[in-house]
Amino acid sequence: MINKIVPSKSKSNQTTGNLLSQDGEAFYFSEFFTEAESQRYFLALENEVPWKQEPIKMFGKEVMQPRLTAWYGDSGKGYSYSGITMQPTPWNSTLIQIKEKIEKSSGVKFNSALLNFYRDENDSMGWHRDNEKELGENPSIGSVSFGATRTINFRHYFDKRLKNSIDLTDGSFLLMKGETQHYWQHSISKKSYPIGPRINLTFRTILSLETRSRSLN
Ligand SMILES: O=C(O)CCC(=O)C(=O)O
Ligand SMILES: [Mn+2]
Repeated sequence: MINKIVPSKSKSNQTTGNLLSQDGEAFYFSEFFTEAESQRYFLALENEVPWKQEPIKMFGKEVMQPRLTAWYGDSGKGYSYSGITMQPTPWNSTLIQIKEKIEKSSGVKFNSALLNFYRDENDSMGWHRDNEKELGENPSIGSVSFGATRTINFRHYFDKRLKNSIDLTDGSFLLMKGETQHYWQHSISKKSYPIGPRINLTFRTILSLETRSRSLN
């Protein structure tokens, strides 16, 4: 099943319905933030976040991630990353405003966020599931996008013929929930034409911040 759902532009906060044909739920809301809010948030985050390019281990070799990242969360407990324990950066006011808006709409309380900065069309994120045990059995993940439009691809982990993809536009919100992280992988592919930067925030609820490890390409 290959079907591309084009988001409707007719109403603000329009949802497309469940993007996944089975085994999980992913709901997309375009224009969740206004153009003015999106512009303001993009600039604030671009300038205020301590963006870093971090190394990861891939097939036993250390390589740099093809994007910049940052980690924010409730203060107190750290998480482990490549053998070292890191403390999340405490929330700034921009992130709190965004977090409160998506919490109100989704009914989910988030306590951490991974921030991704895609500098241009060459930055990307490989196929993965957000299924770390610290996120619990069926994690809800709230994903907010500002800046250039990028495509998120979904493929069923056990039946790779099942696919979908959707363009994540400036000011959009994608909520993944239910069994999604068991059954579906997602990725952000490179683009073959020049595009500007994009900021993505994935809000999560970590049940225990103590023993977290992450290795995404
Ligand atoms: O950039 C995106 O839209 C996806 C980010 C993502 O999947 C993640 O941070 O786990
Ligand atoms: Mn993810």
